[in-house]
Amino acid sequence: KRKGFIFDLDGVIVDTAKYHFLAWKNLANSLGFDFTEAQNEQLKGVSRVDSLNKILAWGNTTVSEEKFQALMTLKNDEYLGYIDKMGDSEILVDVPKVLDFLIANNQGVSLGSASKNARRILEKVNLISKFETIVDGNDVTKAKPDPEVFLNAAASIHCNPEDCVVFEDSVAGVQAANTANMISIGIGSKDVLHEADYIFNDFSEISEHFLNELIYK
Ligand code: G16
Ligand code: MG
Repeated sequence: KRKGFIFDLDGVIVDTAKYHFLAWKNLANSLGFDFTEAQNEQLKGVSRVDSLNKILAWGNTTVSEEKFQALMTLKNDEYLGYIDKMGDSEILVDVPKVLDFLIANNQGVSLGSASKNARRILEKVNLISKFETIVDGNDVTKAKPDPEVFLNAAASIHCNPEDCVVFEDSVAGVQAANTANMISIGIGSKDVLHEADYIFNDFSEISEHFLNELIYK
């Protein structure tokens, strides 16, 4: 049976979440305030615009539309500086193993990311060829937890939503997958991702037996 397997990027395939955090934190600091790692969980999977809106609210700060755009550019420039130094060694544990297993078993494999930098990152870590299709922040109008990105990804690999499985590290992403009627697999902590259908710390805990069950279910 051919199912669709949709991967989030940041925090699932590579740990770019730490670079987003650094860049946003430096931006907040330059505006005279700070935010915590717990608050940062709320930024995961969330679009660039929505992230900046949240951060400014935490700092009780408002800016003009022009300044808002300038701040987003500033953050992204710093972020891209980190990205451009990335290589294969930053791929999270056993991600290629799972991708290769799914490809060898003729499953649909797509990327569903909120990031506008998704292609650049996948090229940097040499994984771009593993994905049949890529749906990213340039292709959607509604950010996670809206299911648009995953519904588009499912359509792009010609799979019905209920035949799709989503790997996600963010609360917003797990909610998006659930709303799309897909099986949600949380990658990360049980405390944060309890809304997911299954939760694993990382891909080393995902066996071929488990993947086969998803395929034949
Ligand atoms: C990612 C991150 C978010 C980030 C968003 C937009 O999504 O998790 O923290 O704000 O992309 O990224 P960019 O500024 O690169 O367009 P995902 O869905 O891959 O986890
Ligand atoms: Mg993510």
